[in-house]
Order: sequence, then C-alpha cells, then structure tokens
Amino acid sequence: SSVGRASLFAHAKTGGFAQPAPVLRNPYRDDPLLDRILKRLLPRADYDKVSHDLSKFGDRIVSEIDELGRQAELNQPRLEPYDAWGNRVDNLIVCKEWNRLKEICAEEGLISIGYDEKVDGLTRRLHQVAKLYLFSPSAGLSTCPMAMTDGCVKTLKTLGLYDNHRFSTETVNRLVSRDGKKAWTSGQWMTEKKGGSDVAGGCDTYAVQEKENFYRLYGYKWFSSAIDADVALTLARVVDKQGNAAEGTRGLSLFLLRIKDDNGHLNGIQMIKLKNKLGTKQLPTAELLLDGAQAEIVSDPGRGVAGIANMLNITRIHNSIASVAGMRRIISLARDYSTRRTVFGRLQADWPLHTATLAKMEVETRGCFLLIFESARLLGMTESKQGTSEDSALLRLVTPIVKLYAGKQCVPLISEGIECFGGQGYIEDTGLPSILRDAQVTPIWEGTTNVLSLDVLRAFSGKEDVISLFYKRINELLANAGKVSELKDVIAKVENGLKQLQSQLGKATQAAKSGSGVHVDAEKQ
Ligand code: UCC
Ligand code: FAD
Repeated sequence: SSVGRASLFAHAKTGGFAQPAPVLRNPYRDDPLLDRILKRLLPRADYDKVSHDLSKFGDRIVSEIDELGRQAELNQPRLEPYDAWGNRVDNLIVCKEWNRLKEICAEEGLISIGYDEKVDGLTRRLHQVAKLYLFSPSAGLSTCPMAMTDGCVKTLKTLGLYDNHRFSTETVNRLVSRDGKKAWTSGQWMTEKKGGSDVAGGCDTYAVQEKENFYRLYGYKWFSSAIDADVALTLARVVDKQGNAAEGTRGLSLFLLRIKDDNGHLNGIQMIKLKNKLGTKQLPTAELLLDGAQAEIVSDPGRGVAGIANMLNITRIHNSIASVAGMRRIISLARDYSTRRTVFGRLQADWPLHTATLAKMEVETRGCFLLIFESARLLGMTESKQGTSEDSALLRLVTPIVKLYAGKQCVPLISEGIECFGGQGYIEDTGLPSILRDAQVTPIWEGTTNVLSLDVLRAFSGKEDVISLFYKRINELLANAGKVSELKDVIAKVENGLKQLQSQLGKATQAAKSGSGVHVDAEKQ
C-alpha cells in the first residue's frame, strides 16, 4: 500500500535498499595469471611449496592484513617535535597496526625469502615477488620499508661487505630476520632540496672523518620515507683536512648509519617535519637535519652513486610490483562489484560496454604483470648459478623499463577502476580512493619517468651490447608466439616497433659519435 511504501522512509530509515559492497577474495586464488606463471617458471617441487605458501598468505591477507592496512591509512603517523617543556624530543607516533604490519613482513619472510640460500636463486626471487605482489595493496605501505630493506641487503652484499664488515654483517642479519621483534628495516636518503633526480647536483651533505671508516654527517635530507627504520643508506661528500669536498657525482660516497642508538636516542638527527602528502599517508616521510650523525663509509670514496644504484635497481622492481598490484586489486574489486551492482535493470557484468572497459584494463594489467615477472626471473637468474652475463645485461635494461612503464600506466588505469564504482569510488569510507592516491607516487619516486627513460639509454650505452641482446630476446619470444596463428597481427606490430626503435637508436648513436645531438621523436621512443 502507499502507506507501507512511505513507511520505508519514516524516522531513521533510509530506504529499503543497501548496495552490497565489493568483496576481496584470496588474491592468489583469484588471480588469473599468477599461478600459471609460477607453474611455468618454477621446478615442480618448488612450485608446490611456493603455491601452498601463497595460498595460505592469501587467506591471511583477507582475514587479517587488509584490515591492518586500512587502519594504517585511518591512523596516520604524526610527529611531536617538542615536549610540553620545550625540550626537543622528535617523538614519531605511528599506529599499532603499522608496527604489526612490519612484524608480519618479517614473520612471512618478505625479505628473507629472497635471500634464503637453501633455496634455488630463481625460485626464491619469484616466490618473494609473488608474495609482495599479493601483499602490496593491503600492506598499508609497509611495502615501502620492505623495498628499501631489500635494497640495503642487496647493496651491502654486492659491495662484498657481508661477512667482512662488522656493522654491515649485523645489519644484513637483522634486515633478513624472520623474528618480528628483532628484525630491522632500512631507509634510503638521497633526495635533497636542490635535486632528487640530479642527486649529485643536489647533494649538500658533508662527511667529516672521525677515524678510519667512521664519519659525522652534516646536511638536510628533504624526503626520508619510513623514518621509523633502524638503519639508512645515504650519500655525502667527504671533506678533506682543508675543508674542501669534490663536486659532482665523483664527490659522493655511500654511508650506512643507525638512526637511533640502543637506548632509542636519535643519532645526531632531528626530524624537522613530516611531509603532508597527496597519498602514502600511512607512511611517515620526514625532512631530516643531519647534525653530526655518526656513519660508516661503505663504498670506495667517490663511488656513492654507483653503490646506491644497487639499491635503486631493487627498489625499482618493488615499485613496479606496487604499481601492478594496485591495478590488479582495483580490477578484482571492480569485477566483483559488477556482479553485485544493477544498472538499468541488468547487472553491470551483463552490459557489454562495461565489460569492455574491464577487459581493456585486464589486458594492460596482464602485460605489466608479465613484465614484472620477467624482471623477477632475470633477477633470480643473475643471483643463481644458472644466470649468464646476458641475463644481467637484460635485467639492467628491463628494470627501468618496468618501473617507468608500470608506474605510468597504473595511474590512469586505477582511475578508470575507481570510475567503475561510480560515486562510491570517490567516497573515502569505501577505502577505494587511497588506491588511486597511493598509485600516483609510483611514477615519481625511485626515479621519474623521464629520468628512467634516460637510464634506459644509459643501459643501452653500457659495455655489453644490450641492444643486440634485447632484439635476440624479443625475437625468441616472437618465434614462440608465431606458433599461435591468432597472434599474427600482433607479431607484425611488435616487429614494426622494433624496426622503429632500431632506426631511432641508430640515429642517436650516429649523432653521439659526431657530437651533433639528435632530435629523437618522443612519441616513437
Ligand atoms: O624515491 C625514493 C623513495 C624511497 C621509498 C621507497 C619506495 C620503493 C617502492 C615501494 C613500493 C610501495 S628514494 C630516491 C630515489 N632517487 C632516484 O631514483 C634518483 C633518480 N636519479 C637517477 O636515477 C640518476 O640517473 C642518477 C642519480 C642515478 C644518476 O646521476 P649521475 O650523477 O648523472 O650519475 P652517472 O654519472 O650517470 O652514474 C654514476 C655511476 C655510473 O657508473 P660508472 O661510474 O661505473 O660508469 C653509472 O653507470 O652510477 C652508475 N649507475 C647505475 N648503475 C647509475 N644508475 C645506475 C643504475 N640504475 N644501475 C646501475
Ligand atoms: P626534480 O628532479 O626536480 O624533477 C622534476 C621534473 O623534472 C620531473 O618531471 C622530472 O622527470 C624532470 N626532470 C628531471 N631531470 C630531467 C632530465 N634530465 N630530463 C628530463 N626531465 C627531467 N627520496 C629519497 O631519497 N628517500 C625517500 O625515502 C623518499 N621518499 C619519498 C616519498 C614521497 C612520498 C615522495 C613524493 C618522494 C620521495 N623521495 C624520496 C623523493 C623522490 O625520489 C624525488 O622526489 C624524485 O626522485 C624526483 O626528484 P625531485 O622531487 O627533486 O624532482
């Protein structure tokens, strides 16, 4: 009756309809490609173990981790620089969920899996990358300290310091610990006010020697993420007895330092302020004054940039994982929602225009996904006995490419994903907007898109003939793809793209030899 209908809106009632929310399912079992790629790349016995771990971890993400990540977004870090009596205290307050997420990272072996020498090198990196990929969108940005922790382990090991240098050895052991109470994490302080891309042009931090490898650092670090970490790698210019320091890249050396001492006192560091950011709000990012911070030099003098590049090449892979995992998360939620939301009398899923939108997103995401697993495969190969110098050269090339490409693609794609929820996608309480906010950082930090494009050229101009290796690898893949007749047109497009690339690079090389400079068509690049 008309009275019955009207009563739906009486008093506190807001109508009889409530839209079912999208549901997060086990991201491993829900993923269309992950299991297939692991089956293809891993030896059978390893696959069974890895698959079991990922399946279990996927359940934990749904039942526990996703909510911790959400709470970290809702309870953001803050800084109390002074106490009530005017004493400088630099008290950083993070929520308990953030600390719990970091403990879970250790317990689940998100770093240690990558370095477990009992396991084949390829398997351990593929396992680690798969696990990080599942974890990332629920991780409340605890993946940021994990990236830098992984990068720090890699750097100290590559520089030959593990088992040779007391502080580095303790640091590595703590960074790979599976004990959530004992595990350390690392920061990476490169950016200063004058420059984050042009690190050498920006670096005004000076290192004054105390004795042997021990120095005191003076400078201002402009962006320092995960500032609740235990150690950091940073760059500074060594000052000689006359007070002079070398300019440019060759003046920079790499230092390792504790952020606090065993009593919890900051090591000659002041946290000046926390950044007020568009996204990554869960993550404490600070401006730091280094006022005599004690540090040990860990590179040869003047080899700081080359040293920290070991870290960059790892954190860039982590960054790509975050970009692609964000894409995957928004698609899986949007797909689920399309089976729950009725529009114009049909489920979204039954409208071809809507499914075409989802399909377009799916294709792009799968492409990026395959690229991160190619970088993980190459990383694993280079770290295992099976690796060749060709693998190392290709890894050097693929790393900036996957970082720049996935970072660039994820922002518009996640924006499209948000639109799939209509107005609800714009509403903070749904948790959806933070997926877009957090995506926008991935093309910026760890090297912007253009800076990484230049890094691709740096990789091409290295000692190895990377261009030929690249063509060889693509041609192998094309030959394999040629067995599938439906791929004929796609293969022709890739071949055409390769020809254009060859011609552009040929022109650039010619111009570099003659010193004339070249106009490279940016679209064609
Ligand atoms: O942004 C940050 C965020 C931290 C949060 C972590 C999040 C991780 C993701 C989490 C997921 C949720 S930390 C700051 C990041 N900053 C950057 O990425 C800097 C961007 N700028 C560059 O990448 C530049 O290309 C520079 C600074 C690396 C290059 O500067 P220069 O001064 O022009 O350097 P050169 O002279 O070209 O290179 C110096 C040496 C060379 O070696 P040698 O001397 O042997 O020839 C280069 O080949 O360093 C070597 N090198 C590399 N080696 C430079 N780049 C690389 C590389 N990528 N790999 C290997
Ligand atoms: P700029 O270098 O000034 O770049 C501005 C623009 O100029 C960009 O578009 C860039 O592509 C372009 N550009 C620069 N050089 C060239 C060139 N040669 N050719 C063409 N274009 C060019 N840094 C750390 O060291 N540690 C951290 O923990 C950290 N955390 C961060 C957290 C957040 C949330 C953010 C946003 C940044 C963080 N950063 C950190 C800093 C980050 O790495 C830098 O912001 C980034 O590398 C860019 O440097 P910049 O800000 O100085 O920009």
